Amino acid sequence: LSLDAIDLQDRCELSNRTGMDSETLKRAFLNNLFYVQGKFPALATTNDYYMALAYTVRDRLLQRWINTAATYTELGSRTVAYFSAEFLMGPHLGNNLINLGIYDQVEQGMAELGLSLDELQEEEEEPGLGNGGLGRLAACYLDSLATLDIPSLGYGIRYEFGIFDQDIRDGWQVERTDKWLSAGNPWEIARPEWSVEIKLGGHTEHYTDDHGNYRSRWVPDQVVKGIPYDTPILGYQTNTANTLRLWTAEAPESFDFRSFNSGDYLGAVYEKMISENISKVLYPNDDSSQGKQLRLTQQFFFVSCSLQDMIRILHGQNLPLENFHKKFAVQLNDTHPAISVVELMRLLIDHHQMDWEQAWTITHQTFAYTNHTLLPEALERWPIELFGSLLPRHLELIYEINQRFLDEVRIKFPDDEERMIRMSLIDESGERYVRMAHLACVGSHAINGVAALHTELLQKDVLRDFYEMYPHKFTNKTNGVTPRRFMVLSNSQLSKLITSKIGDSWIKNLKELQQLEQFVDDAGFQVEWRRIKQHSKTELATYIQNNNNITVDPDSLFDIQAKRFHEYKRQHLSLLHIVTLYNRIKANPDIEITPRTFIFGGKAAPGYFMAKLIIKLINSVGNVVNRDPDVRGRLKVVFLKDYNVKLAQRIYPAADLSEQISTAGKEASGTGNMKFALNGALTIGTLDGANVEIREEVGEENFFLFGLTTEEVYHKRAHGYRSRDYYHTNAELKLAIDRIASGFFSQGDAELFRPLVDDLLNQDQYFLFADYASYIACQDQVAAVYKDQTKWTRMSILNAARMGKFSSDRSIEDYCRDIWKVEPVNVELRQC
Ligand code: B1N
Repeated sequence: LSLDAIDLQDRCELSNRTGMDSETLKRAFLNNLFYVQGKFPALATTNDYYMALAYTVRDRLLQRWINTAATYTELGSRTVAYFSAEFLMGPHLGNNLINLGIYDQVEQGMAELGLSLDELQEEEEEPGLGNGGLGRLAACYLDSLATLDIPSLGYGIRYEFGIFDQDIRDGWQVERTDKWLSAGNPWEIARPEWSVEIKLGGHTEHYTDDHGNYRSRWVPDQVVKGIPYDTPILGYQTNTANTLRLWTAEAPESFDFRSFNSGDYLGAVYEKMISENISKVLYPNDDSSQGKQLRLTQQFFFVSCSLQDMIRILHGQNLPLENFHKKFAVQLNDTHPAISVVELMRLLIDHHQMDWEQAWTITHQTFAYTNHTLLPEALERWPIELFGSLLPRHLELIYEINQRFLDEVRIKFPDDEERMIRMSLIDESGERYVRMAHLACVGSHAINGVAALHTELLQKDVLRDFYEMYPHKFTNKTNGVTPRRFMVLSNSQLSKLITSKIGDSWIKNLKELQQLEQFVDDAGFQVEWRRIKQHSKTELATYIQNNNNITVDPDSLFDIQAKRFHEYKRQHLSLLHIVTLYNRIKANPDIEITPRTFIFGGKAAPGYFMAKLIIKLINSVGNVVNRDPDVRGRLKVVFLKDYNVKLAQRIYPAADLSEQISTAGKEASGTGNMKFALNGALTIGTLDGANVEIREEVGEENFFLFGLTTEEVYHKRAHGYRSRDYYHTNAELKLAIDRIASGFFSQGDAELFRPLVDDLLNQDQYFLFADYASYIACQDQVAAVYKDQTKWTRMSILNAARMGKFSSDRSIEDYCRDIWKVEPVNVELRQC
């Protein structure tokens, strides 16, 4: 096809699909409304307008996307493949406008047409293809990879239903399915021509090949088709637009045919339905593993699709398979994609007749593994039976990998049978399991934790044997967050104030925020800083009024805990603080108290009873406290339902105090902690996860620290922790617990919260009672400092100014340098 006849300039301007000025954007928008949505303004809905704008933006992305792909293909660039079962992207429109640098033009253009850009952004259904921190981290990393011009692909699953929508009824969480695709998705393009086939189930057969080699082959009893859907990921102020490639499962046509031909129409439709189940729904558990067959099927499905796709790309660039690890660096986002190690071995050996040694060299040079959790219940293991029935050939390969691995262990640690049992890829202590973390460690050349403390604990504890075996594989890569979405887009006023003082290069080089320190005592700057925080708080107050029908005072201290509900995160420790303040007021209604608004947001896994009970308790306490005349509005408790990326973007800018209060040694890193502090919130926190490093950066005088250290927690646990002793010796704690236990917050029903109270009194495995006194004392400090607004503002400015380390750009630079060995590739705009 020759397009040469058409001048390049003409092609680019064919239908105003590249121009970035306000006039062109408006014209293109109306053009899309007409030709894509098939509407004229009188009939157009808000969704039509949103779609027309989304397509207008997508056109601008496409030019960059195509040029990026062409550049990588020509240069055969080394590429990062980020394998993740979750990508919690959040809405695309605003982010793309920021990264294209046309946010203000478009806002103005829409205003001229009588439309509000805010309203159009609100219209977007966010792709909630993740649970929490792990999925959001993957999304921040894609933004940074593109911004840093690193050739990269995100590979995952296009769940038809993402994380459930959360409703609150009578104070309880109720789940509703997330139908995020129902209004169409303008950001993705299906690529059916790159579909691949996936085998499942069946058995293996052994045969001798033409060269007399003994070989295995997999005879599956089910085949499904994976169809890729691509979404462009544009970097900030660069032409690089990388790809997020998500797989949908379908029944292959050939498979239908068999049943159709035999007249079994319903059987064929049934098979089709079963196949499509694979990508139907995201498992809604954060930090825990369920061991369900469908989940393993999902993991294998997207991993096999992705590896086959990468082999296709390699061949498309005329590179030999032996170069796989030179072309690609694959990062495993936790063990969810760890089956990759075996699947790549299978593809190389069974499909491409490679010998074991070479296949193994390529495989372990390809993969690197990030661990995200120390919680024992989150470590994935699959019963051998289940594993073998779904992936019989992979089980054979795992036995072979294990045998060779244990031989190595035996050489390095002779006569240490206990160690072999501990390290084996197979857990044989009872029912037999495949240990996915062990597989990931053996099959990767690099292993990392997500904060300094977390990596240290991995080395000392959870992965200690692997650290002793392969010390060179271990590094720390502290998490980071993207300042484009979590500052420039979500806190435009603060971003503009910062830019007016130090220029805008902090957006790509977050360390430059440090220059704000020179204004920390500048009264005018302080006033502006405070005014903007106040503005964000007022906006959140309006949202609360509209959604919860609760009036909150924007002058009160906004004390916020927004994250998934889990006992180790200790939302109920904050509740004990609320009840304590309430008790103080009830004992003395005239007590002097710093007015506070406690705001909670977060989802509980649908099967996690205790987490759901804590949500109920927050709403129950709120119902009493918010209405008690003795309180005189000085305390308010708000539960914001359906916490997601969109809501998070409203919350971070409005926070005064960020609650990061997990039991020391439990939160691998946390990333919300970074987003809050970047937006000028002060942190009250334990020495856990990345809190340790945040405190190091902002200075201990600007951080509210409380609680046991990890070592103290270990020590207490080892020496028989008795929470009841704290209850009996701390009068305020006893009063708070008794108040909850009495049914005071549950209309006299003393049974409702008994499971929670009993657990705290008898178990308290997360040490709430041990940390209670320290937490309350620290909160009293917080209240005192808040009264001195000049001091608070100073601390707030210093927190934001010193958050440079926690940009995901820094994290990605660390991965590129230490693990991936990949360099930036500059993309120029050449074609349309
Ligand atoms: O990963 C985040 C960390 O900042 C958090 O501290 C950590 O809790 C989180 C199974 C997980 N770890 N493990 C998960 C998610 C889904 C699932 O099915 C486990 N999430 C984390 C980013 O490093």
